[in-house]
Amino acid sequence: MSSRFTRRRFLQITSGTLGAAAAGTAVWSLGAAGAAAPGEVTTLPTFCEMCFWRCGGIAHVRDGKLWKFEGNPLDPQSRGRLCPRGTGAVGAHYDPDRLRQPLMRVGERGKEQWKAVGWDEAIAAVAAGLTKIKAEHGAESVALFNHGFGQRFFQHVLKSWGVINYAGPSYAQCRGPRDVGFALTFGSGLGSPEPTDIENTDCLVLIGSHLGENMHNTQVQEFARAVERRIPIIVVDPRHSVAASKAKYWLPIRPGTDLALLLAWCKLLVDEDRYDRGFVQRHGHGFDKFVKALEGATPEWAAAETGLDAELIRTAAREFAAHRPRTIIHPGRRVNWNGDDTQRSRAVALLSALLGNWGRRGGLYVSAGMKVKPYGLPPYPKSDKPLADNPGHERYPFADEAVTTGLRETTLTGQPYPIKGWFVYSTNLMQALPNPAETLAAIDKLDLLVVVDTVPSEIAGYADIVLPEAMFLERHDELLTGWGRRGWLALRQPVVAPPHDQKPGWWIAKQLSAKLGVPESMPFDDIEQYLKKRIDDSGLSWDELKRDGVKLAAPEPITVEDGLSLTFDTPSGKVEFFSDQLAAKGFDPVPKYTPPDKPPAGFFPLVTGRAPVHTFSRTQTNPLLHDLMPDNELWVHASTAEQAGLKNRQFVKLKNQDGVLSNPLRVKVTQRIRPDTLYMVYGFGHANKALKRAYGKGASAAQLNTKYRTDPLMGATSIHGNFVTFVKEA
Ligand SMILES: Nc1nc2c(c(=O)[nH]1)N[C@H]1C(S)=C(S)[C@@H](COP(=O)(O)OP(=O)(O)OC[C@H]3O[C@@H](n4cnc5c(=O)[nH]c(N)nc54)[C@H](O)[C@@H]3O)O[C@H]1N2
Ligand SMILES: Nc1nc2c(c(=O)[nH]1)N[C@H]1C(S)=C(S)[C@@H](COP(=O)(O)OP(=O)(O)OC[C@H]3O[C@@H](n4cnc5c(=O)[nH]c(N)nc54)[C@H](O)[C@@H]3O)O[C@H]1N2
Ligand code: SF4
Ligand SMILES: [Mo]
Repeated sequence: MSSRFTRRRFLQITSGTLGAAAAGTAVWSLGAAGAAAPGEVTTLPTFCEMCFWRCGGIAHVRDGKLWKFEGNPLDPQSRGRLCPRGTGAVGAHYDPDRLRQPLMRVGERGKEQWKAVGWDEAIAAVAAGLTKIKAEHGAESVALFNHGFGQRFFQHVLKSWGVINYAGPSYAQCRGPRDVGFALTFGSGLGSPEPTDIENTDCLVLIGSHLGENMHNTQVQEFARAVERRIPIIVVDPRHSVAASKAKYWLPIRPGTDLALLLAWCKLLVDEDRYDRGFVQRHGHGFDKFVKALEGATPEWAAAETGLDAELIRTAAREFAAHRPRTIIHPGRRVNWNGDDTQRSRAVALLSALLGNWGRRGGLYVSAGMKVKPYGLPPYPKSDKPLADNPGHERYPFADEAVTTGLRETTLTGQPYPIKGWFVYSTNLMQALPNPAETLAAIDKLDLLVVVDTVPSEIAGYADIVLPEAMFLERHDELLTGWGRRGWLALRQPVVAPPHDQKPGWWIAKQLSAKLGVPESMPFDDIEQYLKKRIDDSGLSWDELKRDGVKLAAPEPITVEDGLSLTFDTPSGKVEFFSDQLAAKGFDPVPKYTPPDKPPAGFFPLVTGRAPVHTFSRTQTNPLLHDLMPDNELWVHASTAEQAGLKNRQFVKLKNQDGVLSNPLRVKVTQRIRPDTLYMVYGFGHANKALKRAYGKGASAAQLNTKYRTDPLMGATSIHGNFVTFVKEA
């Protein structure tokens, strides 16, 4: 971004960037004393873990203390700029509420009575607990819940010891349905970062992808430039999001009806001959049967379902079709909305196929990767037991990863075999999974719950043993080999020391490997030996990587325009407009629309999203980011507020259809949402008192999510199916 104009746009879209940077100087007095000469500033590159976009940054240390974290211009994800949360990483280092030393439960589980212990004692207790479960039930009866980049060494050590059941919320609670829907159609999922060529597109359709609030950095930068280029942007969202405020057309859809719109769009492209005939003829499978299945999906039919104007449905489709193949129907990221999400995502894939934008510049490119030599570690032992969440692929026939909520169910039922231990790394299961009451019931069945976290999260509150990890600016991690327009390699390296007795994940995993009797899984004294050997063996320069933080792979063709030839890894070898494999398993071979449930009288559907300055439930305690947004608000349309007698900034509680009551939260009366829909940002309403700043502020969307549906294809759990009503505070 070179011009001042572009810069201003970016800051407008990411309201909060300036605030975060400015606040950055205010807190560092909280930190531990350093030893460097006064005024001395040193810098070191590393990559961000404030979310999973993995932007390369440069940390600045002044007088031995962490001072600021900025983008690394060499890095393809950040391109020299971080989002507000990345800048706010400084606050995570200085957070006074951090876990400081290993803790062992002394009282009843969940009562949060602890004794602080040394690392030796804590790791010995973890190993003893795991070993006991292995002796009684087998290592398969220990489940690993993990998320984020630091999970690698824990996964490795526990798999070496015999664990086969491990899952992260990034699948069944996030982008799993999208990747399965695309794989069923094109033969491969999209992965992360999603290969949307927003940089070169001539038209962008966002269906609930609220870029600008969803702050995935590179996409937001490209989106800001798209706004500046004045390309047509079409936003489908019940809420007038930041992205909608930049759009040519806003389609304020009734929640849960997007599949009707998508099918009508597909049919319109076919009926008006606006689709890419050449692409369909060369690459399509089952096109005629697909067209037949679209019968009846007229704009008028979709209008009645979605609450949109039929003419607007037509106009929007004609607009985006006119730009094909340089048109993107954004495939979304967190797509687990209603429980039919794989089929809705498949409809997005089918619409993209009609536009012929797969592997095309300005459409969806095919990501290039980076290869680095493995270290050469012993293979994992084999198990003759089935995977606990999805035995024989019968529960979720099209799941290609493990399902967190499937493991939770197994823990509750003991089928197909008992799960007796949970090892939880960097995922706050009480907020990330739907219906925390079920998570608690599953925890009741456990002999051992180990949590590795940086702060006293809700899930840590229920642990038997809590292990405090050093935050990402204080540690090495596995090498990052990323996918994108170019493959890239990035190094995470410690910039400052942990302030207390926190330890890096690799170190914890290594101690555990010794106590679990699998020391050969971590056959090095220090992580740098491991990382350097992989770099040396790959013919790369360790010194350069430490200096630059990143290294780009040689360019490869990623679009037809630069020489890519298209192949599709589906059973037919073609793009599957009609899916025989879905039909064979008894599912709709072409997606079919089912209307969402109607709310009871006086209730409203509750939908959620992101705020630019927070990540899930992990940043509310961060002093910098907390200051920018201490709690969440409830968006209520002005007419709805008037009917319900609600005033702007008044506190209300929400009660869902099952009687679950939320914390109080402030009402935001606005025109920027459909009158029949309520909205709040997810991640607030913390219940662990040890999160002093965040405790009790705002409401938890996860807690209200008791009426979730499970996607029958791959196990994703829906988030937007709950109905809530207002309970006014006395
Ligand atoms: N209701 C509802 N549920 C959702 C979502 C939603 O929008 N609404 N979103 C879903 C999505 S898209 C996703 S991807 C998942 C996210 O799910 P999670 O990744 O589980 O999200 P967080 O709530 O941020 O929990 C992360 C935990 O890791 C800890 N942590 C942070 N950094 C580190 C670290 O470096 N080391 C260690 N050891 N711990 C660390 C944090 O303190 C926190 O306790 O949630 C899903 N669940
Ligand atoms: N700042 C910030 N950015 C993040 C994250 C974060 O925690 N904080 N998390 C990252 C991660 S892991 C993910 S998965 C992504 C998630 O980000 P996205 O995939 O972009 O967003 P969602 O949270 O799925 O959807 C939120 C939007 O969908 C709208 N919506 C709700 N219901 C419907 C509906 O029925 N139809 C339509 N068309 N729209 C609807 C909401 O009003 C809201 O604007 O964000 C990423 N970026
Ligand atoms: S998008 Fe923001 S929080 Fe996520 S990795 Fe990049 S800078 Fe960090
Ligand atoms: Mo996600």
